[in-house]
Amino acid sequence: MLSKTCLLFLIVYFVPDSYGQRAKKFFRKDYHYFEAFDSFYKIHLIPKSWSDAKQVCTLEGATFFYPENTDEANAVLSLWKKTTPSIKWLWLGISDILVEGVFETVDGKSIDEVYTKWFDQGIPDNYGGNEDCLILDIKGTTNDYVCDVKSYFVCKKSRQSLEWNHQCNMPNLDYIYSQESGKCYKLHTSPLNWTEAYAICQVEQSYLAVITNHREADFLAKLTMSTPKPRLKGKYSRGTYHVGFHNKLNEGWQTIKNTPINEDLWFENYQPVGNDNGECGSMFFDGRQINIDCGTKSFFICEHAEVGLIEPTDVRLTAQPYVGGGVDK
Ligand SMILES: [Ca+2]
Ligand SMILES: [Ca+2]
Repeated sequence: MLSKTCLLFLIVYFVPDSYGQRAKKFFRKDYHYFEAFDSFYKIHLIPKSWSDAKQVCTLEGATFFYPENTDEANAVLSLWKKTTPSIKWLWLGISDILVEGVFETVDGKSIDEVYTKWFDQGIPDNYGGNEDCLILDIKGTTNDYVCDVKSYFVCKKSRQSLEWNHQCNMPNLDYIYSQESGKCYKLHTSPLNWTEAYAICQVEQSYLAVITNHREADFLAKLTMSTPKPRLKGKYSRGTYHVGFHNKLNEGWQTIKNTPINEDLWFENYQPVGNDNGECGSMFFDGRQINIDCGTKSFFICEHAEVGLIEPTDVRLTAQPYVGGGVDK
């Protein structure tokens, strides 16, 4: 006979993944949900150029925000005034970068279909012949401005577009769960230097992988073998993968979690001493760790540890009626 718990368990695991998560109305803990627009928003507080801002939103699985209408503009303005009133203006996901004078949203809508409130007559004015990106100031008015200037910005995710990686408890579907470690990993195949790789993992709510033991090293070795690797031109280190340890502070090798590294995992038991060919951590394709110059570009591995959805607690959460709130932990 099926017990009640068992039945609930079956129901929970036969609803489509994304549907279950959409009902919870949770995307990421750093995003704020607005019921009226059925979407999640995040005000980014590290200033970026317009192009970099666009990339960050994409990496977070979201869209570079622009207001669809006055109501949405007002909602974001009120969140902005409440949380970060010292910010005077921010980028919107609208530009005329492709064709001068033809402003479009990052997802291809004409500016006529969305919110604008030009701050003065004659705006947009393409001042100096070099203003292609739109800003919103805290009074709600819009203007064209120089795209290379760094400023704040907002990313938006509609609930309808939300998908969920249940094993890894995160929206990124390309993370792979490891039974060996109980954590999730993604091998990135766009070569970056160690610091850039570190930042990308952070954007994905992860960190450069910390290899704690041989089992985990073996899993990562399997991951490097099973991941398709594009043939790329340009200078980067092939066959190495940035991971989460370093000697950048010259205090000895340590993980990015400030814990000692596993000394058994050095390639051929070789432990570099002093400034010997680099102060950053990588691993070979076989999972053994090596040091590398921090400026060297290579593939890299991010790790996400906040997993563990296959627990009775999740059944309980899903089985209860939703009572609002927007976050589930
Ligand atoms: Ca322009
Ligand atoms: Ca202007």
